[in-house]
Amino acid sequence: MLKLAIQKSGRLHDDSMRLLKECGINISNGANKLKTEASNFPLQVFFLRDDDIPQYVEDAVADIGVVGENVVYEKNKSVEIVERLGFGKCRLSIAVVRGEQYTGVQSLQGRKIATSYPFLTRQFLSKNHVQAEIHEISGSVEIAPGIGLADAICDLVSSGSTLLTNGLKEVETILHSEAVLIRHKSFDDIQVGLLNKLLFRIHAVKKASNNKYVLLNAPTDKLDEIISLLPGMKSPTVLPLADKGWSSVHSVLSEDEFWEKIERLKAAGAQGILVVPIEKMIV
Ligand code: PRT
Ligand code: ZN
Repeated sequence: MLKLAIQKSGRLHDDSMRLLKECGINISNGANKLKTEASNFPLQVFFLRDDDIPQYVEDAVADIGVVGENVVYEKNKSVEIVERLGFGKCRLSIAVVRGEQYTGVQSLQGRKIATSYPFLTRQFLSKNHVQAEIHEISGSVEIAPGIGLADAICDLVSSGSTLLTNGLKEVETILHSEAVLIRHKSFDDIQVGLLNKLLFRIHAVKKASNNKYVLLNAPTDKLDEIISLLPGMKSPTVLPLADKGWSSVHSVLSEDEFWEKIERLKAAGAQGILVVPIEKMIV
């Protein structure tokens, strides 16, 4: 049995639950529960505050956990990151009052910085030989300069709208973060086997979400050109259509190259292009 810790409620909860579901693991919704067990995988799930997850994993109370990298590095516990999960993306940044002149990190010398990330802020400042006063607060960091509590803040940013509405501007990025899967360092062989089984499923889900299945009709005399644009998992599937001059071509395209490839396929004579999401992809 593997014990997994995920956030009880908050920004990472829904995506963590969705990931388990996409991995084919059934667990009942734990909104009001502390723990639950999967019905079809040897997995117990603990619902915790995100800040507590690294400690629980270090102590092997939970074997693995889903938490933001920002929390992993701030807590600095003895845990290993095993997989980046692609959700909960944000950055930890320093922001100052918008009208203020900022010419570089030395502008923070002697200033007061409010943050919920004292460890990472201190680390960044000392790396840059800046001495500043760190004021630790647990929430609503963005209001600190407005109420005269600090000159600057160090906080998580995603869209940037919180900074904007509080009259602040982002001046330094300390860390880019996303949700990650962490583990403790004393796994036995059974736990390694179970984690590998879970990772195999996570990889299939991640790969699928980065790719699309594409079906199109190609004039047979343009087949070579069209096939050269389509990598496929090995090579594209080509099936003859009832109309002798046409073939149906099936392939897989990655999200990154998707739009550019579709334009080139159309220009090469492809018609009736269908794009279908892939649920799982095992290569
Ligand atoms: O109750 P618990 O302690 O578990 O939750 P929490 O309140 O500490 O954390 P929560 O749910 O707010 O965030 C959980 C994790 O989500 C964080 O540790 C990050 O890894 C990730 N994440 C991603 C974010 C954001 N994006 C984010 N934008 N966490 C917080 N924010 C906040 C930020 O602090 C600021 O107040 O959103 C505001 C900025 O957002 P923008 O879009 O206006 O820039
Ligand atoms: Zn928290």
